[in-house]
Amino acid sequence: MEEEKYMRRCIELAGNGLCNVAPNPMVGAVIVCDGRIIGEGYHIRCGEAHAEVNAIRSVKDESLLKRSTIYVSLEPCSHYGKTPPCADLIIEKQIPRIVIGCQDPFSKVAGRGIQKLRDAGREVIIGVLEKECQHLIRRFIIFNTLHRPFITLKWAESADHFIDIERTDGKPVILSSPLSSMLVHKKRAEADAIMVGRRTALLDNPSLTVRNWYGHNPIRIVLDRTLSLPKDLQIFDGDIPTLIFTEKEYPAERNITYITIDFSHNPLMQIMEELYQRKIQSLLVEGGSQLLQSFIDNDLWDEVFIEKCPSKLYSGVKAPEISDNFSYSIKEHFERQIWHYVHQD
Ligand code: AOF
Ligand code: ZN
Repeated sequence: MEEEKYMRRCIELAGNGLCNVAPNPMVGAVIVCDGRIIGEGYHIRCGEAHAEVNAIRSVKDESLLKRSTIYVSLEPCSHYGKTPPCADLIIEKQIPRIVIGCQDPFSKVAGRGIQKLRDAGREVIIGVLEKECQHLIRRFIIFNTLHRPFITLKWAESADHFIDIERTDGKPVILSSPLSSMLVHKKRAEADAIMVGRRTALLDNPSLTVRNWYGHNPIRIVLDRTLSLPKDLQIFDGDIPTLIFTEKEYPAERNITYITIDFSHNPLMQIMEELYQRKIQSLLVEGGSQLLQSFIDNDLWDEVFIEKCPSKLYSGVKAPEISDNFSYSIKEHFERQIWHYVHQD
C-alpha cells in the first residue's frame, strides 16, 4: 500500500506535463526517506530534464539519498538522448532502492535502464500500479509499439444517430453544448494533430484551432485526393502547420505541405506511416462520418469520444458505427475506451 501511495503521487505529478512533453512520455518521480517525501519532480518539457533529475534536484539534503527510495512511473532511461541517462544519475547519487511503475517501450531503453541499476547492485522493484502507469503514457506506448499515433475519434450524434443533416452547403447543425464544445477544444489542445476529410473541410469550413481552451494548436491534416478544395477555406490560411494528403504533386506553401500518396491502396496506412515519421504521437479525428468509419473499419483507433445529444434529426448523415468484434493487438497494456458524453438538457 505504501508503494502504491507514492506511485500514485508520481502519476499525479507526471500529468502536469500533458501538453508539453510530446513526443516524450509523461513521467513523475518521488524520493522517500524514512517514510517522508524529501523530493519530487516530473518531466516538464520535451528536451529538458527528466523526472528523476528534477526530483533529485529538489532534495535539500543530498546526503539522505544514500538511504532513500526513488519511485518513478517509468523505467529510468539508459541512453544518451537529449539528456544523459537517468539510471547513471541514480547510481552516481547512490540511491539504493528504485521502485518503477512500468517498463519503457522505447527501443533504446526497453529494460536496459533496469538492467543497469541491477548490475550496479541496486534493489529494483517493477510493476507497482503498472496498468495505471501504462495508461498514463498510452500515447507513447502506441507510438513506440504500433508505430502510429494514438488515435482519438470524436463525433457528436443526435438521439437517432445522425451526425448532420444532408446538405451541399450552409451551416452544420450544432449538436454540441457550450460545455461539450469546451471539452472538444481541450482535446484539440492535447493532440499533436487534428484530421478531417474533404467533405467536412469543404462544407463546415473549420479552422481546427483551439479557442475555448488554453493550449497550442494541433497540426491540421486534411485529405484532398484530387486537390479540389477551394483555397479560400480557413485551413489554407497558412497560420498553422497543415498537411494535405493528396494523389497530386503540389509545391509547399507557407505552413502548408502537400504529401502525395496512393489513394487506391489503403491510404490510411500510408498516412499513419507518414505521421509516425513526422513524430506525430496523437491524432484527433473530427469527421466526417465516412472518414471516421474508415478509421474504425481499418481498426485504427484507441479512444472514441461520442457526444450524445437529446434532439432528433430524423434524417441526414448516419453516425459511424463501432462493431463489437474488433481486435486489438496490444490489449495486454490497456483496453480501448469509448466515452459517452450525454447532454443533460
Ligand atoms: C526517464 N525519465 O522523465 C522521461 C524518460 O531525448 P531525451 O533525452 O529526453 O529522452 C527521451 C526518452 O527518454 C523517451 O523516448 C523515453 O524513452 C525516455 N523518457 N525517461 O527516465 C523521464 N521522460
Ligand atoms: Zn531519463
